[in-house]
This record gives sequence, structure tokens and C-alpha cells, in this order.
Amino acid sequence: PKETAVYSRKDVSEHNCRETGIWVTYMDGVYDVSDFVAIHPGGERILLAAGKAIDPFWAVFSIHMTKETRELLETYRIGTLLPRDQDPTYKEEPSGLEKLFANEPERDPSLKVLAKTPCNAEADVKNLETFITPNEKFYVRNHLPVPVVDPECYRLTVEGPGIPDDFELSLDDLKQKLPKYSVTATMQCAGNRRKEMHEKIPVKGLQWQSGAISNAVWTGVRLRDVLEYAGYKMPDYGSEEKFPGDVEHVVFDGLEGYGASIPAEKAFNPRGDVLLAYEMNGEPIPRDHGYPLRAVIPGVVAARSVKWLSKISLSEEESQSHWQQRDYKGFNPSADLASSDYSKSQSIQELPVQSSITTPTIGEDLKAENGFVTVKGYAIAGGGRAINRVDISSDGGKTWTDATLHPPNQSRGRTWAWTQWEAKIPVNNCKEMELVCKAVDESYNTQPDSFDGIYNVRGVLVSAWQRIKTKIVN
Ligand code: MTE
Ligand code: MO
Repeated sequence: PKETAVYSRKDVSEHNCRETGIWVTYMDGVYDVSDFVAIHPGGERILLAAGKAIDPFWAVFSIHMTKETRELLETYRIGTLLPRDQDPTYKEEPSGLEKLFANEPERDPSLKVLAKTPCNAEADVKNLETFITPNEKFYVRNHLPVPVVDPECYRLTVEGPGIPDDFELSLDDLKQKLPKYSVTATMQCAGNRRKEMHEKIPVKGLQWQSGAISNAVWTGVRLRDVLEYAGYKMPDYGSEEKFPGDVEHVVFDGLEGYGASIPAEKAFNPRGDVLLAYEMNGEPIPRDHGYPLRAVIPGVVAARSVKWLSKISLSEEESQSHWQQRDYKGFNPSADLASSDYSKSQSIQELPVQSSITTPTIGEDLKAENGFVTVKGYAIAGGGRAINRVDISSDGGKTWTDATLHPPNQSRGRTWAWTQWEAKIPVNNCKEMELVCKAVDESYNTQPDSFDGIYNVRGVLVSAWQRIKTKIVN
């Protein structure tokens, strides 16, 4: 049988297009995937590895490469690699992975890169001490390569009850046919501050410190307006038991394969301020942040603000994407990866109240002036709730003082932007301080004092009191 055939890397490399047939290798196996490409959804991606090893892609597209995919692939096996070519350090030039990420945008050197491909880079917290984060200083969290989009060809598809089949909008349609609207909203990743939790008990995920958060003015069109324009009968908010067409969720798909959804309740609420933004801080949205169009879901975890938006669907169900179903959910502190039952846990939407110290950062000394040191930071609540108070301690949490708040000028229930704060702390001859911050929102929600009760193995929803030790210098 031909499955026992042995091929060299060179043999495989000669089968790299439709004409020659498309071969790939995976571990020591050689596969003719010409037909797989047509059958498997997302199968085109394998073309990037035509004539080469797909192993590197397994890591990036691990969510597409399920057990079933693996089994399917096995049915295309035509042989085995020559033993001398099985060396895992074997490297082609340039690798498929490099090609996949060949069109990434330039990034500001101030960003702290946790992973390059796909790009995960946190903001320098010192750049989080202004109310608006400049575009190039804004944290970047990508799950896949940044798509290259031609604005002329770009179309947004909208699907739902009452909406004609194949309904599409161009960028010009969005800009010209619908009113322009701006919202100042803070984006915060579900994994912000994960490193602190990890240092108590290890978690699985990128080690974000306090910089997976940033604030911008987003400008574009209101999602409500787009849906109404497309033909959906927008409900008089709150007047009906069910939304027209039994819609329960609004699902967003990104051009590169990411997807997420939000409850229709949030999407349709005229006071929910959900936008499809084409500008960020007065400029076209930069490529890393979703050019040419991104969903902006104020008051909700940033994972739902889908970038490079290609499709909106009104649905009875949540997004079926990996990131809605199998990620971004919380579990009890004893659940491990295997026992975390994703079908039973609710997807994260509004985040718990959060705060962090930006001055000093870890390892930074504080200079005493006239017997005081100045501590600074940010605080943010979920769901548009305002920050009511930020409490600061300089003795590890025994005694507290109120920070001075700089709240955004936003109305009750629509406080989508963070509150920056500062506190002057008397030094009293201290040489060292253990600073602690915690915020209280307008519903008197507050942060837990430790990580014990909120620990979860993926390290999301990290909102325990933040503690930073600092030396005082004169
Ligand atoms: N949208 C798409 N299409 N692809 C992505 O990888 N990442 C999400 C969200 N939207 C993501 C996406 C996550 S987890 C976060 S935290 C925010 O985008 C990050 O937005 P930013 O890179 O503009 O800071
Ligand atoms: Mo995120």
C-alpha cells in the first residue's frame, strides 16, 4: 500500500500547488491534502503550508486543528518522511509561519511584547496615566495574523430577521448613510493582571501585568442604526418580552477568523452605546486595532469588541466561536483545565470592578516631597457603572485613605471610560511601603482582598487588591 512509501522533504516541496497536488507533512507523516482543502472548513489555511510542514500552523490554528481534523488528516496519509528529514529543527526559508505574519503593522517600541506572532503587547503603564491612550501606545491583543484589507473592496455583511439576503454595506455606505457618533470607552482584556495571579498559583495564558487596558475615543455608527437601516425592526426598548424574530444575541465575525457575541439586550439598548467604529482618537482605526471597522462594546470585556469586522448576525444563540464557547469563562478555584465545564459557565461580558497602581510600578522607588509621596493609578467598573471610591493603603491594607478621583464626564450607567486617581501619602519616616489599592463602584461592588477565592486556571477576571512594595527615597 502506498501509505508505506517514504518521501524526502524535497519530494514534498515539489507538491506545493493545485497542479502538482498539495502535500504537507505533520510530524513524520506525509499527506496529500489536495481534497482536504475543499472539504474542511478553513481548509484553505493549509495552503500556506503547501509543500511543507504544517506543525507550526498547528500551534497558531490550534482551534481549527481539533481531534476530528487530525483524524480527517490521517485519511490523506500517503507515506512517511525519510528518517534523515524527520529532524524537528529542520527549517525552510522563509517558513510558512513567517509568511503568515509577513504583513504585520509596525509597532511602537513602548509596547511590551509578550508574544510576537500573533502579536500580544501590553501598554507601558506610564502611558496609562493620561485619560486618552494615544493610538500607538494602546495595548494590542491579536489571536491571529492582522488581515490586509483594501478599503474599496471591504464589505460588512448583516444577517437577521427582516434583513434582505446578501445585505452588505461598504465603508462609504457606513460613513455617508448613517449618523456619526463618538463614545469614549476603555478596552480591558479578560487577562489583564494575570501575572499577579500566576505568581500566587500558576495559570495558563500570557503573563499580562496591568497594561492590558487602554482608553480611546471611538467614532463610527451605532450598531442599532445599522440594524434598523438593514431592515431589522428595532424594538421599543424594554416594551416587549422577546425581541423581534426571537433574537437573543448579536454575533460578530472578524475577517481573520475571530468571533464573539453580545446579548441583544446590550446591543439594542439605545443607552448601551454599542458602536461600529471606523475611527480611533480621530484617526482611521490603525490596522492592529481593527482597520477598517471594529465593534466597540462599551462596559464589556474587550474580547467582544471584534476587530476587522466582516459580519454581524442576529441570532437566537451566542457565537459558536472558540472564544465565546471555550475561552473567556470563569470557573471555581479548584477546577482544572480538564474539569472546567465550558458548557455550564457563562461567557464573560461585564467585567468586575478593577483598579491598578501605575506609580509606582514594580521595582520603582518613590521620591518623598514635603513629607509625602504621590501614588497614581486607574480604576474601572463593568457595565457602565461609575467608580465611587478608590481606597489606598500604605501599610499592606491595615489603614486606608481615599484617593482623589478624576472621573470621566459621563452619565450614570454610561460611564464607559476609566477613572484615573492619585493619592498623596504621608511618609512618616517610612523607608518602605506596601501600597494597596482597591476600587468601589456605584453599586458598592468592590474587589476581593486576595486571589484565593477568584483563582481560575486560565487566569481571567483578575481583580484582587493590587499590592506593590516600594522604597521611599528623599
Ligand atoms: N477581534 C478580532 N477580530 N481578533 C482578535 O484577536 N481580540 C480580542 C478583541 N477583538 C481580537 C478581536 C481581544 S481578546 C481583545 S483584549 C481586544 O480585541 C484587544 O483589542 P486591541 O488590540 O485593540 O487592544
Ligand atoms: Mo483579551
